[in-house]
Amino acid sequence: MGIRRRMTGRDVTQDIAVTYDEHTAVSTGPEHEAAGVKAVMVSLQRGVTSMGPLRTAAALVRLNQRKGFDCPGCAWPEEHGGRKFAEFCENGAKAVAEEATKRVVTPDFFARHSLADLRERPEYWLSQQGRLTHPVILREGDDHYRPISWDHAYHVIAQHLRALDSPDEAIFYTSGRTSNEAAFVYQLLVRSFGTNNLPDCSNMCHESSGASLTDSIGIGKGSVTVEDLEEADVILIAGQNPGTNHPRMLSVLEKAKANGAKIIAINPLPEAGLMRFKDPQKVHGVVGHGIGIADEFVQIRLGGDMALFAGLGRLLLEADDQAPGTVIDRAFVAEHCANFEAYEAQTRAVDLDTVLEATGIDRAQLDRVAQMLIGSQRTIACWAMGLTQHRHAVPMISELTNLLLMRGMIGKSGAGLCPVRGHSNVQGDRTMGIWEQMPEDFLAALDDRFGIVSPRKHGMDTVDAIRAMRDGRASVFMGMGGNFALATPDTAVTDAALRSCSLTVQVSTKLNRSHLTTGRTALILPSLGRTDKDLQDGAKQQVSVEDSMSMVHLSRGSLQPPSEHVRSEVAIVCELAQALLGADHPVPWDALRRDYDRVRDAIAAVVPGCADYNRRVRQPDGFQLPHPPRDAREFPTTTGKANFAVNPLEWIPVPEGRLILQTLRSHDQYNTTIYGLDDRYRGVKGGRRVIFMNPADVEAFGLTEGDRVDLVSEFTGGTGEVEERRAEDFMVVPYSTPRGNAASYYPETNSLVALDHVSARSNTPVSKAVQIRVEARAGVGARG
Ligand SMILES: Nc1nc2c(c(=O)[nH]1)N[C@H]1C(S)=C(S)[C@@H](COP(=O)(O)OP(=O)(O)OC[C@H]3O[C@@H](n4cnc5c(=O)[nH]c(N)nc54)[C@H](O)[C@@H]3O)O[C@H]1N2
Ligand SMILES: Nc1nc2c(c(=O)[nH]1)N[C@H]1C(S)=C(S)[C@@H](COP(=O)(O)OP(=O)(O)OC[C@H]3O[C@@H](n4cnc5c(=O)[nH]c(N)nc54)[C@H](O)[C@@H]3O)O[C@H]1N2
Ligand SMILES: [Mo]
Repeated sequence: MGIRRRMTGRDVTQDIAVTYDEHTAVSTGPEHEAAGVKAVMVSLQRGVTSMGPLRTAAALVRLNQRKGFDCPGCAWPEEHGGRKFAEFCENGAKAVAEEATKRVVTPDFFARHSLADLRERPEYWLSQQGRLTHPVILREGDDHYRPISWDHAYHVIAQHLRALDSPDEAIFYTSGRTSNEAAFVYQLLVRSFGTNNLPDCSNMCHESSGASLTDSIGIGKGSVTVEDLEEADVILIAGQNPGTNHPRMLSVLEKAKANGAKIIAINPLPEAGLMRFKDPQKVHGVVGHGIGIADEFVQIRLGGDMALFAGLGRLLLEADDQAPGTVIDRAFVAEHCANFEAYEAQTRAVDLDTVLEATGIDRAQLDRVAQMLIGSQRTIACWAMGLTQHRHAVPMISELTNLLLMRGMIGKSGAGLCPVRGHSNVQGDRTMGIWEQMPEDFLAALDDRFGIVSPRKHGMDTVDAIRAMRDGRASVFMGMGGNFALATPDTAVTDAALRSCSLTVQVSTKLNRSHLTTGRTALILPSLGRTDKDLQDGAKQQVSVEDSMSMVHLSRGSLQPPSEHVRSEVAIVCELAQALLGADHPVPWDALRRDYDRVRDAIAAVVPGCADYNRRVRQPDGFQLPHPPRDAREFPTTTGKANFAVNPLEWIPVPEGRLILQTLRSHDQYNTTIYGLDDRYRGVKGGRRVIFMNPADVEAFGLTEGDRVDLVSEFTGGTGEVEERRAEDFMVVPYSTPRGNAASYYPETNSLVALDHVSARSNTPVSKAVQIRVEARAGVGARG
């Protein structure tokens, strides 16, 4: 049992040997605290293994420093002012090691491996092969990628795009690592070409937050800063696992706690980082058990959050009846809000028994949480994928916003809404125009600046793009980063959709499944990453990014790129634009490529809030984009006020003999990039095909720890017919999760998520509530 893995040398003529049996995992029981000295050791060891000692040192001293590069890990903000030397974050260091690795994938690698061979390799193996060094092409009928010149590659893309009947038959995806400059020129290229088909990873991520917040407060971004978190007296953390996915958030929470804040963690799982935290830079992180994070752990049933927030709303209204004016901020509601009466009427009628059933918690805990909110003067609500990836995600988030609005907890210090973003620049990409439905004022400013005519018809998001490719309505796919084939739902459907294309193009740093799920012709264009030095005509360039709290700042890569043939994303876009749009196109593509300051001048002219961009990003900590609710309690909604949302209560009952499955991240992955096979905090070693189940469910299904099962999802489609999808061979791990709720890793379980199972309004795949049944595998685990 366990892991058998050898990581050998750095000889570029050899593959990186990663030998293991991906079906063998061992469960050793969860760890109870996050970070600590072990985290530092793990990150240094990973760094030295893949980057070597010198690059490790060079990379980590510049990580998140003023003159350094922005961490490609997550979108959590950097601390202002005197940043700590190498503010240690195990998973940030792993993200850097992944990108700055000395391992390389050269044309020779593709000569040795046919496509058929590569398709047999697990994602972990692909992830470990290193950085892509040359542009390569897979020609129709060929089974190997072969080197191609950049100019020829651009020519191939231009030819395919020009051959389409309409620009709307092309899809231009973006993942959230793309810099502001690259995102801006990319959307400019796509709109110059004539389509708004700009799906992005956000469609699968915080789209529900954007949709909900835009309705409620008029802007789809969070309203708090790090300083606010430090001043809050109550912080709700719902549907988020910061110990793994936003580790630097833990030191802010620790500070908040030192200032007296109480933390309410709402999660089906007792995640290590929510329970206890050891700061490796403090004495208690070196010895002892660290500090407790959550003061109240609400072990909620999957999808029960809307009911929880509604139930709390009712208790708050009743508390205000007892002592009028002490709970509801009547002045704020009267001056700044709309639709309170309808909200009040509905919320007073919420049935508390339903709330207890939907959430799975007891009345005493509901009352305790209500009391914590009532006693708070400064409340902040943080959330991530545990809220956004549900069918009722949008009304669920609105219900949380309602709770804060009724108490006037927005637009004052220490209070507000905090959707914690995923990819390090996913928020910036949207600000720069990566959206299939950018508003008219943005398009008008773009046209005005460049003398182009942007299309006005809305484009396709991720799910619609898959449908279009599946149905033959789109046949060229280009991905600016990301791993579309594996990050999206319904793997078999997406796979077929991509394969039906005439051309697929991936601009990537590392090898992944999307390079093997190809159109008839396919290109891989290797790009620089955040850590790499970017020279254009000999002049050093820098890029800018926006974090989860709307802070915009510069990022300067400094490491030697993996090869001289790798180009920056800005260069790739501008050169492709010239090949596609011709020499007399009104946009000065070559000038934009040669000097990114020119891109920033254009951003200043087009993007709201970015005036004087070149100067302001050069300030030591950059600048903060405007946010009317946060800055002035102004709400740019249709009513001109903050809107209380009124929606019918939704939750997820568990049918007899079934489980509701959430698909989440292990501690050893970055989305589809697999760093390793351990999930240390949850006590899983050496494998990823596991399903975490409540011990009583394990027993009720006649299973036992270590049994192998197949997962079969059941989705009732539009016609009323039940569709089944199957993922094979998962090991049963009894775990602390509510009855009827299970968890398993993404992306192995994406094949279970039906393409049509999406959040109403945001069209986000429902990755956190897949109805499944488990079937014992023949010969193993069929007991009872
Ligand atoms: N190291 C590392 N860092 C990352 C990433 C990574 O893969 N690795 N990914 C980045 C990206 S793109 C993103 S979007 C973020 C993701 O950050 P998270 O949202 O923290 O990621 P998930 O692993 O999907 O975890 C979801 C959490 O929500 C809980 N949850 C699930 N369903 C429910 C529910 O119905 N209600 C409640 N209250 N909780 C629920 C789960 O138990 C889990 O703790 O992280 C970013 N940072
Ligand atoms: N079932 C399930 N599905 C999910 C989720 C879930 O929780 N459950 N989460 C969803 C979420 S929140 C997200 S954000 C998506 C993620 O979807 P994506 O963003 O599409 O996926 P990633 O795995 O982050 O993409 C990794 C690839 O990006 C490339 N890359 C990395 N850095 C760079 C760079 O700087 N430039 C370029 N050009 N390429 C780069 C590398 O080649 C790497 O292989 O997945 C979604 N899918
Ligand atoms: Mo994400």
